[in-house]
Amino acid sequence: MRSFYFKKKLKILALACALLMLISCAIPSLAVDKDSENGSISGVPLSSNTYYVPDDYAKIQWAVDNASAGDTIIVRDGTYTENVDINKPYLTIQSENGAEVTTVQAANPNDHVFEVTVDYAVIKGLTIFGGTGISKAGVHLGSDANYSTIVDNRCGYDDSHYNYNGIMFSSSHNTISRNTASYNRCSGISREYPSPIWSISENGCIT
Ligand SMILES: [Ca+2]
Repeated sequence: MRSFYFKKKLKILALACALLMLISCAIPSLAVDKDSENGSISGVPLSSNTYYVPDDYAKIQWAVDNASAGDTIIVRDGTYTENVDINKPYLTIQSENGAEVTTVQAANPNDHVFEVTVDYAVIKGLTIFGGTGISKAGVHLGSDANYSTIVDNRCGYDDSHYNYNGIMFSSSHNTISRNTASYNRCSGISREYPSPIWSISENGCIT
């Protein structure tokens, strides 16, 4: 008798599992399916337009606002006074001729100069300073900004051109290479929270 009930219970359990599997297959996943190898998000190919600042847009932020995931924004020589929010994934922002001749200076010292809140951002070849407010940074990668590439930047370089923190991140799988971050008030390159997987190499920091 006992064995009969046990078998019956097992049968019900198996049926419930099968039903659960069926339901979970029928409900489409709400998560964004990122597939960087195939260059697509949820099967939609990434955009590949290139915009120039200031030719196409006078400000980097305006270029970001008008770009789509996958686009590249090239910043020509000059000094740009703004705080940039990168809120679209897969955007590349890079100088045309390197950090020596391309500067982004905070318009508001109490905001990060670059604030990344999405995955797969690339920031390359810029001098970045002026994020001097408490806990602000030249480049800030929030907890949702994984897989970012931050290379060849100069985040603070003398006593007049610095941030509170040079580069600060709380996300993982980032590549942070060949940057210099000097004269910043609190730290050069730092983690806000434990971020187990990352690559930091060949940076120069004097804090
Ligand atoms: Ca901001």
